[in-house]
Amino acid sequence: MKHTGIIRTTTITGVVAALSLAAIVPALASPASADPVTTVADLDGDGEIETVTAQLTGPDDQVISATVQGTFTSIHLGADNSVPLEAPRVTDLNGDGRAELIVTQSVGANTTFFTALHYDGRNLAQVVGDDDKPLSVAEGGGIAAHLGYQCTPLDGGGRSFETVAAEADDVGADPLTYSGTRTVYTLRDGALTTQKTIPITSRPVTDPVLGTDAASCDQPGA
Ligand SMILES: [Ca+2]
Ligand SMILES: [Ca+2]
Repeated sequence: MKHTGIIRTTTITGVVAALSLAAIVPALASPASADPVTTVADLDGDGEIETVTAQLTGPDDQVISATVQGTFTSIHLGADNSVPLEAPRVTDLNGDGRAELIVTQSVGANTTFFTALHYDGRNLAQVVGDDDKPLSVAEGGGIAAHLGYQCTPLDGGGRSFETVAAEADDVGADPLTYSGTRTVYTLRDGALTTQKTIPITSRPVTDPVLGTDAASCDQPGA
């Protein structure tokens, strides 16, 4: 995936964040002073909801925690303290009734990067891709890129998880067109498997192949 424009934006934001960090760090020296944020999710799919808590524990670190059937679990993930900490998005990326959590990792001027967590029956763990690396999915992109994800119901039940990563062919063009990739995954036991990679070639943003709708991944009833 090429996204030179995004990287540049992120870098500038990073510099700004670094400059403002000096002022913020003393407040973060006592992590207890950073208020936690919470949401609810059915992590194990038993019909009972669990409270999920996110708390900043350092300038670029957060801890996500929950208690499932009486057992506490937590995991540290990267965070971006240049913006207020957000509770994870509660999703069900494969439609099996067990929640996955979409967690914000970094926030740029136009683009937000997320990773995903699942509950493996004992612990919260990162959702990994075909390459066994933690999923990183982007949303936004401004005019220069079109980035996002959605879930699509599958025949016979369940959902596929789809990501879109495309760049503007010419940011000065009217109408704008984008080229890149739509990737269709299935998720099992916290691991994504690529089912299809659909090339996107010079399509207007209204083309369904560029469609993204994060809300389509929401966990029903959570
Ligand atoms: Ca539950
Ligand atoms: Ca699920």
